[in-house]
Amino acid sequence: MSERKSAICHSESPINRGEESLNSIFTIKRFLAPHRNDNVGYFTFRHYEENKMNKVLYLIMLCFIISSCVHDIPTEKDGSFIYSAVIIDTLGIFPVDASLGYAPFKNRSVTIESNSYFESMGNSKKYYLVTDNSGRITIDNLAYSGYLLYSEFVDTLKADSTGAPDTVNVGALKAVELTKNISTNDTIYTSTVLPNLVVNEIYYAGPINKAFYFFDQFVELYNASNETKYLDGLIVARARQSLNPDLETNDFVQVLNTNQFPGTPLTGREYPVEPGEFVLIAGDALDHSQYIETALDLSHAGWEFYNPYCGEEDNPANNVTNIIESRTIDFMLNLVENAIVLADGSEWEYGEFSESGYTQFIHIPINTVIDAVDYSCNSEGTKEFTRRLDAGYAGVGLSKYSGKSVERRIPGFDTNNSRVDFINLDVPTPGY
Ligand SMILES: [Ca+2]
Ligand SMILES: [Ca+2]
Ligand SMILES: [Ca+2]
Ligand SMILES: [Ca+2]
Repeated sequence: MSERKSAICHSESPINRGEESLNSIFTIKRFLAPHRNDNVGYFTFRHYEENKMNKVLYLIMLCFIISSCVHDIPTEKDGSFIYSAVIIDTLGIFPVDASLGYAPFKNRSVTIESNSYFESMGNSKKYYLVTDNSGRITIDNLAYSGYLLYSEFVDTLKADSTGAPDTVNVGALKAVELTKNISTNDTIYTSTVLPNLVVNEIYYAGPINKAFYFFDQFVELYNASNETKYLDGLIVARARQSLNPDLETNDFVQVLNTNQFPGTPLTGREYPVEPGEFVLIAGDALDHSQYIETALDLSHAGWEFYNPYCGEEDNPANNVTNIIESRTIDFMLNLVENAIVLADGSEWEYGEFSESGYTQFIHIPINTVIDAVDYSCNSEGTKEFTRRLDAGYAGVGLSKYSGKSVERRIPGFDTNNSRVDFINLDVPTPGY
């Protein structure tokens, strides 16, 4: 942050100037206060005339000083970086331009999002650009920051073998750190956002309330592929990797709560999810607004997390059931920082015990993971998943008991970077 400090130092120092003005005002206030002759206790005529003249002069000075107290808008910025990039299509959406020698990703909107400047709580500073005919974007006067650059684009790519159009999400992504070079010239290649069954929304923060009520939590899945998927035997788990923080080398995810859909993993066909269909899993599938007015009505949820070992109520919704007998609390999410993993359920094993020796963790092999989403209110928070599963966080800036949730910006939009893929929602959308 040294650049930032020096930028402030080089600019006018309104703080010092303000102090000087304040001292001057105190001096004038002292002068304008009743000016007594200490010996006689009253003003002489001469004193009065002098005072009158001086008061006029000092009033003029006061006006000048007060006007100089109004801070000028700073003109010096916190850096003035130039960023330019050419986005090249590698997916056959755009034709190769013979004169350029590549297929420009042209006339597409591109967002550049700062990871340290915010428009408001939870809303990063964003710049919206459009690529030109050569696929180029250029922006100048950017402040010192890390940025995420992305383009979201949904298109009919090409006909598949059945002749049906194959719709894909296309992303152009790049994380840029503007801290050293004044001018950066990048090349970015488009990539497909693989359509799959994904964790689409997580509502963990709890409703606005003063009773610490957060039991209306839910996890929403979405089938972004163009084929029927099956819930049979899938595991939904809450990760807790920090005890085994060697994320990039572990081939498993360490989890705390482990709940499983009924049916046989991989081969079961009892619980289909059609393309474009949502699956709502409530913490408890009931109308929570009967307890807290601002809480959600989840009585319509198709599924609920259910733990037979904690004596909780079994509502009519189907159960995604806790499979670890020693785990005697219900599936609840941390209100500010946690991680959800969806796995095919074909493999898991008992892992290490917690520091207290009370809880035994479960290991889920990464090669069985279908989707994983890390969330944290703090962009510097503890990372729970390897970059192979999720390179970022959802929910930066989202407060507990805010009634807000995190959802993919387009249903199913998944680039394995939740910082890019998710947005904070003011109002949760359970099941849609
Ligand atoms: Ca429950
Ligand atoms: Ca139930
Ligand atoms: Ca993913
Ligand atoms: Ca939703």
